[in-house]
Amino acid sequence: MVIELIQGDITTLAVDAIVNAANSSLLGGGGVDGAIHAAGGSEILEACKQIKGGCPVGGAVITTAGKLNAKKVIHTVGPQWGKEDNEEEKLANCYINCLKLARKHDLHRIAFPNISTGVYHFPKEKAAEIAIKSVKKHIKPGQEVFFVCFDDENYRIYKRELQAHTDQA
Ligand code: AR6
Repeated sequence: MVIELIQGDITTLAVDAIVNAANSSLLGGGGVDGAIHAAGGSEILEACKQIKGGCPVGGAVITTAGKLNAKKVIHTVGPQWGKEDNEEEKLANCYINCLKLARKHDLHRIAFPNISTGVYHFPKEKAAEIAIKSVKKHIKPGQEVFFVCFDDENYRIYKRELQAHTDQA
């Protein structure tokens, strides 16, 4: 079991699965979602359109990765801070359901963006704690998780949180 921190653009990674912070329609958007669709090409959107009913908050669905270096994209929908109940549990479910779906598809190396911490405004510290706790609890032998931070603030927070978890272990 490996958990690593990376700063940069998730779309460049040659992992088994890249996680997308999507919305329930799965029809694209801005932020990391926009970047994944732009880099991966229209094949990803075509595959998303085939998923009838979209994806609920906290859920996860899988598609081709199109032109990306990754094998698959796992789309999850984070909670919008202040707009719904049980945001913390729903955010944890995003990480847990992505790990489960990856396992089901034999995908061992999984890269996560900082789900909900962009336009969905989840507080970054709280989101990092939930992400790290959920992954530590649910990662299985053979799985490798990469937390990919795009902005400096998230990178600093993750670095500190991961260190704190290591010290506790
Ligand atoms: N690689 C890695 N992380 C990135 C990248 C990238 N290329 N680009 C942005 N981030 P957001 P959300 C980080 O807003 O808050 C979309 O429109 C960014 O710094 O992408 O879950 C969807 O369609 C931030 O930390 O996702 C939804 O409607 C993190 O990705 C909505 O936004 C998440 O920011 C989802 O909002």
